[in-house]
Amino acid sequence: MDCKSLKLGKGFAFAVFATAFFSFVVLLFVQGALAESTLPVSYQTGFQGAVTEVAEDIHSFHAFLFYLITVVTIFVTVLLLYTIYRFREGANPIPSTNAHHTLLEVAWTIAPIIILLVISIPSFRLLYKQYSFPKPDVVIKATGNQWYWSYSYKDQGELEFDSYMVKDEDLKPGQPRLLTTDNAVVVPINKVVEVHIVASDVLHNWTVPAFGVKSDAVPGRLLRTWFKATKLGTYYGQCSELCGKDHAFMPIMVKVVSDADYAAWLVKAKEEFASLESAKKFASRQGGLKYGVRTARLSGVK
Ligand SMILES: [Cu+2]
Repeated sequence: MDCKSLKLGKGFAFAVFATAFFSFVVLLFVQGALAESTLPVSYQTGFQGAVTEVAEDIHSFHAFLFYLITVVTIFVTVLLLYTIYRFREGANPIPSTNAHHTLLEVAWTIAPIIILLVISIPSFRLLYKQYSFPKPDVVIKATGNQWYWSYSYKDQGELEFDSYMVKDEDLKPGQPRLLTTDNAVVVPINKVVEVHIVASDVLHNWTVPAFGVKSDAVPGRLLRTWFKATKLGTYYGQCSELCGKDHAFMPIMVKVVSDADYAAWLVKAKEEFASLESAKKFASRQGGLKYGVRTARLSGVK
């Protein structure tokens, strides 16, 4: 080994060592900052907690990519800084005239290919899981409207309702602002829920981060997504496709409840929304479906 390659070898070893050190420091810091709450918290850097298998897989895939990116970025940065310092004019007055290095060129072509192949395996596996639909236990249709969501439970006859954001002044203690809705979507725990997503006017997007679910709502086109929540609780999401002036004010609120609570809710909801439904039909005959519902509510029909 000649003197030059010895120096290069030293530089490479230094870069590897520095990469390992800085990666460790960065990842230690980031790991500590990852939040596990199912609500956004101040200064959060990680995701909201996952309550479905798909969401958990998304999180671990993200973490895996993050580790990989950190190592690659730090390695390239350190190597670059070392090269700038080591081969500056003062320290290296006569530059090398080498133009090619076959082994090095093969290495820096093969290494990224291997990295991409390693990424593709969990990536395709996750994509396949998200889009292979298990047999649903509950089917809900979510319709995006400017600016609220309408839900109908496809296997529960006429069960349909609208879901508006609760305004700041009407919030009860403990209800998060901009996320709470007057009527929540209620689903049973550990059951496959298939959501059919459409829009009545412009593009919207039905998103619940804790479920790892996000799908565009497109007028005239039905898209599907599914989730199986494994923890009881209330989960929130927001419309995630710019849809106009009140885009930020059409949240999604989903309550995951036990089977018994779900059955009880169905009975209650069918009664409650049946009167709303008839008011809506009446109002729509009078003109303006959207305004009809609001009118029905204001006049206390609900
Ligand atoms: Cu929207």
